[in-house]
Amino acid sequence: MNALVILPTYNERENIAEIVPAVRRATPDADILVVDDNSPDGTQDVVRELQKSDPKLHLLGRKGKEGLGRAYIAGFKWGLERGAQYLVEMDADFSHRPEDLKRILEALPEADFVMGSRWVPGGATVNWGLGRKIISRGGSFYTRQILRYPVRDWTGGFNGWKAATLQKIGLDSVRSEGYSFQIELKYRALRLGLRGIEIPIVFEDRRVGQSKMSSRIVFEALYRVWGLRRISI
Ligand SMILES: Nc1nc2c(ncn2[C@@H]2O[C@H](COP(=O)(O)OP(=O)(O)OP(=O)(O)O)[C@@H](O)[C@H]2O)c(=O)[nH]1
Ligand SMILES: [Mg+2]
Repeated sequence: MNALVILPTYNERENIAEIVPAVRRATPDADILVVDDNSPDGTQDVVRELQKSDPKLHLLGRKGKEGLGRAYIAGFKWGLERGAQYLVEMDADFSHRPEDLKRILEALPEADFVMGSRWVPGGATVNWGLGRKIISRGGSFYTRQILRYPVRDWTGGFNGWKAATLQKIGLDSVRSEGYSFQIELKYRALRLGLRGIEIPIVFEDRRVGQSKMSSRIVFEALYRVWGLRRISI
């Protein structure tokens, strides 16, 4: 297994039917893993149907909803056990564009990890109101002041990782569940002296389905960033 694209899902029945073929078109050779937390809407049934015509599509079904961070840890472990060299995180709701996925994979050999970034030149958000922009940019600004690495988009979740990078981080040490999960992974890698590069991506708001974003996730990120400064590597 060379490249693995990990799509976490919770109630993404409509999106998953479209995003898997779109990812497949963008990366014909990659393995794709859907990590689903027992979605009541039957997301897994759709994946099983798609698997009939795609031997490199995999499904990791989990018992219940445990948050995005836990789903990614499970997906990373699944991929590392099977020898994946490049592992990419990607939302299943079309916020992350399949054409940018290709660029993340192309950039990965030159770095230890690649961050898809809305806030570098060429990056953008589509359909975002002012409030959402302020929360996202403000969150990255706040994080930059505290953690002191010059990352522009700390909370972004469209990132590629070399297997060795995830192994060095040690996935069992990661604690966060929500947005802070993205911050924590990037920070742990940077603290280890690893090299991350930001490449521009265009982020679009989800078209269909329900958002799982909550103020709890935002507040978790705000307080966890402080705790991160004290982690020992
Ligand atoms: N397996 C799993 N996937 C999740 C969980 N929470 C969210 N996801 C998935 O993670 C991706 C990102 O979640 P979103 O709900 O889109 O969160 P967001 O992008 O911050 O917010 P919106 O785009 O506004 O909905 C989507 O593919 C979700 O289905 C979870 O607890 N478990
Ligand atoms: Mg989303």
